[in-house]
Amino acid sequence: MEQGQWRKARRLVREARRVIALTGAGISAESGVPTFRDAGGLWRNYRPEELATPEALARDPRTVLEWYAWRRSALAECRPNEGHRALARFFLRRGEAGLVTQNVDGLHTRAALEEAGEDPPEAALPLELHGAVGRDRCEFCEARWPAEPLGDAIPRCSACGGLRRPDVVLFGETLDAGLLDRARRLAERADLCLVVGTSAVVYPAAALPLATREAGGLIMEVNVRRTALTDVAAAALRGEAGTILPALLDPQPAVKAR
Ligand code: BJW
Ligand code: ZN
Repeated sequence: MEQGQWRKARRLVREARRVIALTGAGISAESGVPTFRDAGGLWRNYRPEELATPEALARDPRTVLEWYAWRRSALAECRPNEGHRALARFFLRRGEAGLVTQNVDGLHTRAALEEAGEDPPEAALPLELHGAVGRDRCEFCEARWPAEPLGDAIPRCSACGGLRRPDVVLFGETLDAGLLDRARRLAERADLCLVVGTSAVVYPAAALPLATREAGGLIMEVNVRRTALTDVAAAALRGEAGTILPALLDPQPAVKAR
């Protein structure tokens, strides 16, 4: 890793008054959660882009619901990693909200609970832009439920008969307007946007770092590979989030001046 990038990255974090972090599937990779667009992102010959759509859900609800059931069971084995924890500690210390995630795995929330105790302050909790896979919602009404195992029958809403589906944002569906507004405001007010483990190709989330930049702030990237944002990033740290984030964000032991 280039020394210059690290020195610059540490300085940017130290000097930033307001920080927003935007995370994607890569931050959970070390917890054992598969990413979407890296090798191994296929399930029974389907690509996530084919299953995470309202059309697929309407055409073949069982296949899509089985995919989510499989992901839920895989997630039950996963724990937050050092990357989630370092971000939770960082925003706890700052006392100011700034964590925005595209992930639906709930691992940021679990890390906040583990770092802060049972009742973490709002500042340490993520804005989950694409929803939460641990919840179901009705396709028509406001009803929501904790996720339950899939049985033989397609699950229906007891109030209106609508399909009971995962409470996540599929391709072509709109994000919660209030949440997106809050995330945009955080991005525009931040002087540093830390982009972690996302290919940054899915909109509108991918526009958040650009909003920081347009408002005069800087982008910093943490990823194992180059992405669409690398060229506009003020600093890019190459490597695994679980190693880089604690080294970048945790207070460093003071070096004795001589
Ligand atoms: C590591 C690592 C380690 C690995 N350490 N790093 C403007 C332009 C063009 C298109 C659009 C646009 N605006 C909207 C669109 C359409 C569409 C879109 O963006 N399409 C693009 C693909 C072109 N957007 C939408 O449809 C959105 N809705 C919307 O805009 O509504 C208005 C509208 C309606 C109708 C038409 C048009 C507009 C909704 C998007 C919802 C995305 N949903 C999903 C599924 C969620 C539920 C679920 O999980 O099942 O969200 S798709 C999937 O992608 C998931 C993710 O949150 C999202 C982002 O993926 P992410 O996190 O970046 O993962 P990967 O796999 O791509 O990347 C992993 C990265 O980690 C890689 O870079 C690795 O290198 C790295 N990595 N290990 C650090 N250890
Ligand atoms: Zn309903």
